[in-house]
Amino acid sequence: MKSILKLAAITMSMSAALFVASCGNEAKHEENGDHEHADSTAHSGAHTYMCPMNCEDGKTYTEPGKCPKCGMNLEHNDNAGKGNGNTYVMQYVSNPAQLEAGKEALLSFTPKIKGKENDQVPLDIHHEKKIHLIIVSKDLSYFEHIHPEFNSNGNYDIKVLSSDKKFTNGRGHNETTFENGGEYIAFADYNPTGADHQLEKIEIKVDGKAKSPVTYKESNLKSTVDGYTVSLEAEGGKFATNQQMHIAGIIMQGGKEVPAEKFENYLGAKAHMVVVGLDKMDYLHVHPEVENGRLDLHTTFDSPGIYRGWLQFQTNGKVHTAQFTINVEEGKAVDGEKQNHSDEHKH
Ligand SMILES: [Cu+2]
Repeated sequence: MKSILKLAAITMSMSAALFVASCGNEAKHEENGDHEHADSTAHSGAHTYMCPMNCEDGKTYTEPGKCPKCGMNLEHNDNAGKGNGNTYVMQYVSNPAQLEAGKEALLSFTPKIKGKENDQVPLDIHHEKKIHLIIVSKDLSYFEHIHPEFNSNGNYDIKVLSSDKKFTNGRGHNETTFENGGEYIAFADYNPTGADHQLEKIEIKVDGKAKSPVTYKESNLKSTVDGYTVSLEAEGGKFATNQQMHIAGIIMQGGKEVPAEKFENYLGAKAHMVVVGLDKMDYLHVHPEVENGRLDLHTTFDSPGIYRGWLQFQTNGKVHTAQFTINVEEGKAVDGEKQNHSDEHKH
């Protein structure tokens, strides 16, 4: 069992590593109110693994491996899938209550347990942050990826700057601005300690003049940003449902391909990608791996339609955001996939 733990620890991200670090320390579990580990099954060698992004809605595995949807390494988490009996909500409050385009405000996010609203909910760090907040406009023309900052009241805050103010440390931290009125969706991506990964979808309405909505109909797989040309290439040439997609992310500068190894780490990885479906406003976090100097993005689309994707990478301390439109068609499950599915049922 030790060797299993060791193997798991190597392949694990920060959040799960913290969990394992506290595995042998019952006192710590007591503090967290986590008594589940004291039961006999948890120590009999039966371990569970789960995608850190919870791509498969609580699905667990008995052995380490990779998530078939996003390709990330499964994390060791003996609470995974079973849940811990708690239902988490991310409470959202803005001050003022009604936001207005171009005006300053404060957005406060507080993780809560349903029925235990007075409890503080500690969050694990994943990809270097406790909460990743993605804000998109309903037409998916606007994208923001920021990180609310913990304050002494136990909330995680985002400062909304008035349009005449400058960002303190550039974009991507704990500040944003709403230049236009309209309807926005915020996805809060977080992981309470000892619980499954959570994703909360929050509606944000901003008063004021709205931009006329952009209509996306066709795929646009090439994006130019800050002197880089970024393109996506689907393995097999098509973006389709019912199969695990391998998408190459190719980044060119001055006509030459930039090897992915050249990028700086951004939030603990060479790149991050968020994909949101226009019809269902469903959120896919794609975790790119690097293969032969290129970004290799894995994901699975559940339904056909228009998706927008934002690929972020960092050079010279600056984060670049390339944006794409992906028209996903209905696909047939390929043989390899069928094989995988029947294998899964045997477990
Ligand atoms: Cu983030």
